[in-house]
Amino acid sequence: MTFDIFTTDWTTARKKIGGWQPEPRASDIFSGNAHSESAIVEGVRVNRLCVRPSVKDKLAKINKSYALCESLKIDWQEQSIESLQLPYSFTWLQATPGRFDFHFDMPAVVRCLGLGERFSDLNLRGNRHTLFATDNPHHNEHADMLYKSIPFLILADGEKYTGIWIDSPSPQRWDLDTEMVEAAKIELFTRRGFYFYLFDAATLPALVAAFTAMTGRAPLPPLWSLGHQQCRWSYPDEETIRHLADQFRKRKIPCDTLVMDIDYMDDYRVFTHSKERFPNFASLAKELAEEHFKLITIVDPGVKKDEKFDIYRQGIKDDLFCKTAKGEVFIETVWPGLSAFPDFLKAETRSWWRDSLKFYLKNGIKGIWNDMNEPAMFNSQRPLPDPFFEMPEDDKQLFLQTSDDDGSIGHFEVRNLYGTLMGLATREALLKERPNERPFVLTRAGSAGIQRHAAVWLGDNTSWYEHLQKSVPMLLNVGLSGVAFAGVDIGGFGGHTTPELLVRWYEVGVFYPFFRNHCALMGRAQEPFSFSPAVEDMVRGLIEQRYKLLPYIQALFWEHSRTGAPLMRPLEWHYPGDSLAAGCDDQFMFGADIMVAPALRANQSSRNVYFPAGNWYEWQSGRKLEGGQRGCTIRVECPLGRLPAFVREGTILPLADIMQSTDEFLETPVTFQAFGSEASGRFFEDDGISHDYQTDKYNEWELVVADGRLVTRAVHNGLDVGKNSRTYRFQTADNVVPAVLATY
Ligand code: MIG
Repeated sequence: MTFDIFTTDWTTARKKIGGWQPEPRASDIFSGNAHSESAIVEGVRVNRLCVRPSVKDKLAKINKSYALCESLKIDWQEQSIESLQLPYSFTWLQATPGRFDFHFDMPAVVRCLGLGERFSDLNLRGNRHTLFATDNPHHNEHADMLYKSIPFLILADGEKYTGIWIDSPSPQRWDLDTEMVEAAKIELFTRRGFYFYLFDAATLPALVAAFTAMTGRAPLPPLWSLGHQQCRWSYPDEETIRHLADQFRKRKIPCDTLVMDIDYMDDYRVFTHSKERFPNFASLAKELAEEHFKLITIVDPGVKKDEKFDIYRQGIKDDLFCKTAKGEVFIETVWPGLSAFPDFLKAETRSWWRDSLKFYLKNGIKGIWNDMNEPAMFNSQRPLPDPFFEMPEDDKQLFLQTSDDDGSIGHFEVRNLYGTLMGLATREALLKERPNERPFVLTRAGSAGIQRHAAVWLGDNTSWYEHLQKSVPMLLNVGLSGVAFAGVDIGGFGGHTTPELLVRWYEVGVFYPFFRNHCALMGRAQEPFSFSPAVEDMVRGLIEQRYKLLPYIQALFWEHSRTGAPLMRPLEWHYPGDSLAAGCDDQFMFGADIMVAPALRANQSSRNVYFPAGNWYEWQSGRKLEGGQRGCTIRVECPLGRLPAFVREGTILPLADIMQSTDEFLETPVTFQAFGSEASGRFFEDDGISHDYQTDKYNEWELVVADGRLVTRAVHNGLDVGKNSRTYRFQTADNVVPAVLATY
């Protein structure tokens, strides 16, 4: 009897097999080596269990970790396994040669957060979550496997947050109390060794700081990548791209980036362009740069099987592709037709890919978008054996990969790394070709630590209100899993958007760290000017707010790069112990000072907004809402086109004047707007493009309002902005005056 694990949940599957039965606990067959260590990471005690099963009388290796930062130095102290303090009665065992089970109690009060990309509300509890990179365009309640696999779970219990992380790229199934018996189970499908980490109870920010100290924090992205990006599958030729650029500028809709999807290529061959439709590929980027646009191209991993195609021939010659157990190059169908798949586990493949990417860079392409890198395939979309109870032996795993450190390994064991390693190679290409420019890489697939290499988007959503709503909890969980630079397709990818939905989506999208409008081949056009002038005005107004917020957004990225804090945060991040804030996921914090409470349904004219302790200001009107010491819920109106944001009393926000692209950013005046008579804030600036901030070339000020005046103190003065220095203003509820920033 077989059943479809993609569309059927486990409980239903069991019923099909013959009535529901509680699964008996497997008995332990472990006969390898396990030891335990602990260390303090950024103030949080982290315990790890290091497990090496024995395979055919030999101890299995622990594969090289691509999740841990390479530069990381942690002083691990060995501790006895018995002394390992496992919260929630943790136990583990090896159930079969290809599976480990972890069991733990989960008292009813515990909420589950994080775990990377899940189609879920904020609290993941009550569901089963399978981590196995999958191209699944059907994002519905049963979309268990998605593109990314980040096995970092946060257990929230009152004000205490505990973390579990399994550092293994192998597939995992996390059952977070699906049977409602206050118990959870994790199945890790592997024949290899792994590290199982437990983070002791901490605050939510401290826990995320510890996890990201280990798996990395995104360095500052280029400023242009934080502006508006416009994409669709696909702008068919260069005239269309030029026309698109003209439209943005003529209509004065701010935009920084235009994105080219798969049709720019010659028959979907990577590292080529269509000579008919993009005859001037080499000069296109340069021309558009004059209009202050950057160009991004999509790059998929599949290499067309075509003896006349030099990239394919080279891959064959140098043995750079994934191969079957019989030693033949593994061939499957993707956009180019029959294709081979680069084995990114090999360093040699990565350097080949890196060098090949020069094709784009020498043609002026600014950023690279990696898609289909689960890797997706048209005929093996469901490569897991079905039903899946244990990791099969290497030679039964679709194909083999080869790791320089660990030798030949079955694809399923390392599938979750495919996107990450492609991202790593891509980032290196950009760094090599343009040593002092911050790279921009966007990826669909990824694993723990992907934030070091790329920004992410959450794949193929649909133009539904439900997906607008889900984008909030999904991005919150992605952020808590270490990946701050993230977004979803604004307007929705599949289906047809409506003008109202598009405007609503921009109202939230202004706060997506990655800010891109994208839609699928068959969908109706959804560029900001694809509807009536009234709709265009609303969308323009919202995009302008994004540009206004750029100094604040830059400061949030700066904070992320040092502490791992995401930009989009659940309310409980800043209001721990507030039981009404906990679990709230139709609102979120954007940094410490802005709260977003969007309209998420059609025809909505008002909603209840929960305001945590303190007073708040409506973003658009500047009107003060009297809150309270303990928080309160207020019914607020949400007319179409109004940014659904509220500002915390006591803050000073740095806000830029409106600009058409970030090329103008350094000359654009900045206003320090105070919310309340006692207020403070920070302001960060650097050149927005180079790595120089890492060698101190940035400025940072502390801002305080005292007696109605702005007092600034330079915390850091490393950048000489020279004559081009912009002007600054100070704005209160009553007036606007020029401001001068103190020097060091
Ligand atoms: O099989 O390149 O998620 O953003 O537009 C579809 C075409 C392939 C999937 C991506 C989507 C992209 C599309 N791609």
